[in-house]
Amino acid sequence: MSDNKGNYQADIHNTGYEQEYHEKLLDSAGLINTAGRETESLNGKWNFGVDLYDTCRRAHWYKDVQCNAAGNPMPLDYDWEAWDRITVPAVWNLERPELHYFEGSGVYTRTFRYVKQAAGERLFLRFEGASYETSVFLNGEFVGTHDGSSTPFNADISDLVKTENRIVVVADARRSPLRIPMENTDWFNYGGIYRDVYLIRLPKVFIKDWFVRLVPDGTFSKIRTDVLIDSNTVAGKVLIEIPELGIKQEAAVQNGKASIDISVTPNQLKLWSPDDPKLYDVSISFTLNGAGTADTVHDRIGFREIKASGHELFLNGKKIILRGICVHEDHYELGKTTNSDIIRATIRDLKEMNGNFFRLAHYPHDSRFAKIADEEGVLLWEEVPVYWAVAFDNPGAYKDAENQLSELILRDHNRASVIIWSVGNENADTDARNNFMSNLANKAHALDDSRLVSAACLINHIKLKIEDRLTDSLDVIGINEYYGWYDPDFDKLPKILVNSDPGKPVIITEFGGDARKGQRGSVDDLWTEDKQKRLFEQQIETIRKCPYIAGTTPWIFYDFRSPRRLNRYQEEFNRKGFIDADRKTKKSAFYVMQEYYKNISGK
Ligand code: GCB
Repeated sequence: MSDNKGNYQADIHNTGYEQEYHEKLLDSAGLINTAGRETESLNGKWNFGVDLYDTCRRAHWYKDVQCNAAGNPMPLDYDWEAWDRITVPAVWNLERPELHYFEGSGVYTRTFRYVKQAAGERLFLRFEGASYETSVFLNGEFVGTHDGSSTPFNADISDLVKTENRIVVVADARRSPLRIPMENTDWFNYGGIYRDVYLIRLPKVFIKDWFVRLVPDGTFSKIRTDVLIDSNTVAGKVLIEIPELGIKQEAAVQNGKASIDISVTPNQLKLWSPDDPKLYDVSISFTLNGAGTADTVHDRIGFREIKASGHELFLNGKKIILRGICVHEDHYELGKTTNSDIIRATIRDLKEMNGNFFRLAHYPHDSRFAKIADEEGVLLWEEVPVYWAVAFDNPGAYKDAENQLSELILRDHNRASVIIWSVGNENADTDARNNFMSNLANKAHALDDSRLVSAACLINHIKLKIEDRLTDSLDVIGINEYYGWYDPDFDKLPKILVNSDPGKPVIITEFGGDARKGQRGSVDDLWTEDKQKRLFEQQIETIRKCPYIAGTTPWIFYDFRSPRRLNRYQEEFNRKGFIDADRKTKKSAFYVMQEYYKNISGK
């Protein structure tokens, strides 16, 4: 602040202007479960301005003050309705050529009408994903800010909403060493409101979350349900119904919470599995003491058990080998925006490869992925972008990571397809990192007792063995290795596998090499399909002999954009895909993996 208050002008002199936008966070504490809820879409065309200097937040444009105190019109630097219109949801980088490399603030605005339908109705605004830091304003008021590109957030706007409304959103896609992920990644930093935006009307007191799963005690006979009401003072009861199982059971709500175990006989319950992805209709109704039903939610839920024991993984008590593949969300035309057709096509491609498992790298993918995987019978690894050299000694970075992890778990904890939460990828084995990431692993275990926790860990390249202190906090060890590619000395891999005694199941979470589609040559020529094919043949030959490998997810399904890949074969794409970025043209290595998975699937 200036010494002379008379000549101080906040919008140009206040370098700490961002502070006020971090005082109200839209985070996991306020996240509501929206599965099965009726929604009103705000997708469509929004007015959009490139706000390179973040002036909307510096100069409070969103307050939309048209006149000064004396009633004289002010010269405004923005013009909502005259601005160009842009699609929501979409990444701005692929909407207009001049925005391809834009990484700053974009201001989105639109109007919407709202007419209350029921007395006491509450209105929530929900974003499924916007990059990276998103500040939301309604009718001139600051609603809150969300950190993180790939997890959902919502805001209760009941007290701000009118009949005619203007919403302003600043989506700031700047990279920073203090964020999750940090500024250096091997994928493209897309910006914008790139997933669905919608409104939800909820009753005055409503069911905020429900977590319904099979208790993993090996008996397949107990369904546990935790219900959270959006008020920690209410008492009443919930009724849980699973009609197909003849289940109709009540539980008391105290301090806004209810918890109940329901017994089922193993004959009664058909377990969910990739071979038979059985889902049940589940409904939960909440009744306030002395009143009628306040709220009812519906979901489709599968029941399964995933366990690690020794070096093996067991699904529903039977040993399972994860025949997987890593996949980025990146799409040639849509970037990180996706839709159900793309997700279903991705799953069809996996099945064609005889796979049963996806590692969704390296950040939470669209929520429809797990929903469709539940229906289609595909197992999933879901990950938060604690990637490479995060600021592990920074408490703000930890808070951000833990919040993104919590948002992911809250979003998907009823999805049977998700069997593993991953707390990060290839992070150097320092004390600060081990502390940070083991705290994340503990958090995942505390939030969810029905899944395994993992991370892509490290190999000691001198001792040639799997060695990473983080593995103590994990149920499953992920290992990325690029023998035959970044380290051309392939012979190290068999040595590492023999030297290691991990004591836990290991998934080789990455291996591979680049090939440009159609590029031909000898098996020793880099960037050719022939070299890539040979590399996978060698890898498979070695991996198949190792007793403790419980699964593989080679890198990667489709070529994807990466600004750090600038040679003539890459042209800003990581070309390690089994399939080109067109998501159609298969490279020779696809068929090598397909054959391997066919052999180990018993098909
Ligand atoms: C890795 C990273 C992944 C990269 C990949 C590569 O180890 O985990 O994000 O894209 O290697 O292609 O270098």
